[in-house]
Amino acid sequence: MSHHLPSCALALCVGALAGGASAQFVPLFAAPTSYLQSFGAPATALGDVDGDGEVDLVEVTTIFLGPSVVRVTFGAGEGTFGATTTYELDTSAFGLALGDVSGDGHPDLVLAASGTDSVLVMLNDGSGAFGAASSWPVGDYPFAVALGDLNGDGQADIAVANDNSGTVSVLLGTGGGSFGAAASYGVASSPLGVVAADMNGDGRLDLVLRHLFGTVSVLPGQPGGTFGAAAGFASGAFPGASLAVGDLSGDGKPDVAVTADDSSAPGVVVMLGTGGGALGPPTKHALSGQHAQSVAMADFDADGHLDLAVGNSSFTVAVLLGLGGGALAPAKDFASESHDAPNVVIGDISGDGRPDIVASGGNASVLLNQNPNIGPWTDLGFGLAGLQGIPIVLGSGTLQANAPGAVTLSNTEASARAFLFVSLSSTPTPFHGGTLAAFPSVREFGLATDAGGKAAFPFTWPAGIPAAADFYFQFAVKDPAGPQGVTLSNALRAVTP
Ligand SMILES: [Ca+2]
Ligand SMILES: [Ca+2]
Ligand SMILES: [Ca+2]
Ligand SMILES: [Ca+2]
Repeated sequence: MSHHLPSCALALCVGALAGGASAQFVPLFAAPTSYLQSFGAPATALGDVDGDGEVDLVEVTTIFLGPSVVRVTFGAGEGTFGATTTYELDTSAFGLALGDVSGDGHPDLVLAASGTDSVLVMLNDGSGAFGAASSWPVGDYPFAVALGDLNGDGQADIAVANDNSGTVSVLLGTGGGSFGAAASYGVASSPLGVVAADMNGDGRLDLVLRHLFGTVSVLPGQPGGTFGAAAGFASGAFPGASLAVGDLSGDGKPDVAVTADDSSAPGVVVMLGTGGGALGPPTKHALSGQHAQSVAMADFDADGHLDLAVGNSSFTVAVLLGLGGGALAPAKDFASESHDAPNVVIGDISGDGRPDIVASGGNASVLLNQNPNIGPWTDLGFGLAGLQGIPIVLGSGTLQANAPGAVTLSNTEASARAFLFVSLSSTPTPFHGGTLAAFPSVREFGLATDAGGKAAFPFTWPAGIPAAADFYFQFAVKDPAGPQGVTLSNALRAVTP
């Protein structure tokens, strides 16, 4: 088995790369699929509200300062959304959280109702339908809400950031979706975002608040669901409402990211946790576009480092990959059709284990994660674009004996003939104007793509294959835009564990 490239093939490969007509590797996110909203959504959440195994999208939309509408859009499988149900509120609400506050296992809806200075709770009947709102008074102009078991009694509790009163209200759950009277804690002015997280590592949830200008507050959780005095940490002189909390640096201490919604110099700011609930100095990462509006965290590329996604009002979502130690790679912009104050939320919409992004505002755009480098699978590039761009092959499964897995093809013409080449070694060779890396092939499988330009090749991985064995997969697909009527997917390498 040789891994040496013949010199002529190498020359052709270099020529093909120098031509640079098309991307060789799979982009981290696919082109967006969008669902029209009537108006921008100030807050969104993802969760399986009807219990069918598909992630659903819940949004609250508000026309100027009029009554808000809650919109539930149900997941319809394979990363798509279908039917919508709406609920008209009799007040405006800007903050929304999904969580099981009644203890029946179904996620309920909690809203920060700025129009009535209250928290609204709408219980899920289990079918994904939400009942009439119950209301609890909080501070002046509640703007954001977070859920968590703040006193450790097993019941979900509520924290609300009150913009006008500069306070955070805490409502402890008493069971069945009821809450005690709000306790109020003073913070800096204009708190617009709130997250519950254990910042000081004592096992109790603490509260982290984002203020409109220049400050992040941390309130340490104390026994009984009470909170100590807020400590303020400077985040920089720019406005913004959004924050995300997670261990970006990998040292076990949660870090904070906030948006810098500065139209002349938009960015995202990271403040690393330094221990005891304290945050270090802000580091601003520049973004293109306008109005960095919201930030969320997940490990998009499955390298063990948390990454950031930032929604802005320039039809993009910026993704900054974590490099370890809290460092971030420069932002990469992915197209979105959401523009009107987009919120980004993260969930596995397609159910493939890869975290996807929904950017909501004007349109709800779904950006499906198609990270090809996951588990035993590695993208080798070598894609050759056709009418839809490069056909994309992704692998799933662990390659453990008798475990299920699949290689899936997408981003091709509908009803196209496709050939899957499988090889035990790779000797890249010229093929129809591109490069076949899964060569010499040991098996070829003929498939046809469906109406959506997709095909799947599921398998049960055989027993008896030794560890550290190499496998290569690549599709050739009939496509009139290919140099010789054929396009090539990226090539995937898989190594058995
Ligand atoms: Ca669902
Ligand atoms: Ca509780
Ligand atoms: Ca704590
Ligand atoms: Ca990562």
